[in-house]
Amino acid sequence: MGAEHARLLREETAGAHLAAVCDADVIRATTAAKGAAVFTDAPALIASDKVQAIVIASPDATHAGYALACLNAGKPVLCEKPIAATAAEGLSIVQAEAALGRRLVTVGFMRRFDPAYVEMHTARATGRIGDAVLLHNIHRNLSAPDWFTGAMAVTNSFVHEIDISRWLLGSEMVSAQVTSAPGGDPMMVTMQSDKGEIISTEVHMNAAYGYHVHAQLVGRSGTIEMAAPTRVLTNLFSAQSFGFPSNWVPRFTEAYRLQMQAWVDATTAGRTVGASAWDGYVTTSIAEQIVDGMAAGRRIDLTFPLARPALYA
Ligand code: ISE
Repeated sequence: MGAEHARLLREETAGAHLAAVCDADVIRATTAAKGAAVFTDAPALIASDKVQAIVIASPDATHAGYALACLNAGKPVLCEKPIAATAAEGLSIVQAEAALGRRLVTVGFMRRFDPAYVEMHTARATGRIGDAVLLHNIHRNLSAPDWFTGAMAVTNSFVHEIDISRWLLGSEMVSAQVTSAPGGDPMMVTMQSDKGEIISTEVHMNAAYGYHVHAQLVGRSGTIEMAAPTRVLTNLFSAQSFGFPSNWVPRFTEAYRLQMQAWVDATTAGRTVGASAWDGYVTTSIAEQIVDGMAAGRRIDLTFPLARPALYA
């Protein structure tokens, strides 16, 4: 993911210049840097005066520490999801930013920039399909890597649906219930929002046929859903077909590109865009509460110890 963000900054983002790349593996860093400065120590890159803004695309457990280092250095940061491995760490980022009194953190929930999700968001916000009542999500990965744990299906994958459902509906989630197939995969998560909307999500880590994300929003007077994820259909051997990508990068290429451009534009203008540290904290907190309550198989009432600070109004 880091290599793709570096490529976007280098080749596809106006107003940006790739100044430096960091990876513990110096060969990997050098390959992605293509002439930019190379670091093997992230805090050194964050502190470097060559660097004005940072993109974090490191293992999930390191996100919060690096995001806090960016806040300490007073530098804008686009941090891959999830913002933190625990709700407590997410909260510490919110508190650090609130103490600073200005927003520097954007969480890389790139689906907010995907043209299909944006159209669905507009349809809901303008009342085109009437009041929203249901959102059906499908999140299928080709196969989970061996280091993927059961909890990561929620904290690393389903966290996207937590964010996109809050954003699409403009609602907060108040409860969740999980039902898992034998072996834990796939699982069905049902959430309910503060406006009573029902959100169903199939989270399927080993769907076998390809990477497939789908959403259908049901309103009181109509529905809107994603078309097949393709630009072309092939007619061959008596059949019409299209292919599925093997992972999220081809599926969300445009979303990643638009997110990077919007972040660079906003950062240059001293504004913020996309999901905030607050959104990052809330999504990680919901994911954590779901993981904690999953085994019980009961409805989980979601709670947050802190009200939304004024900085995120
Ligand atoms: C991965 O980390 C991503 O962020 C992808 O967008 C998501 O679909 C996948 O399930 C995650 O593992």
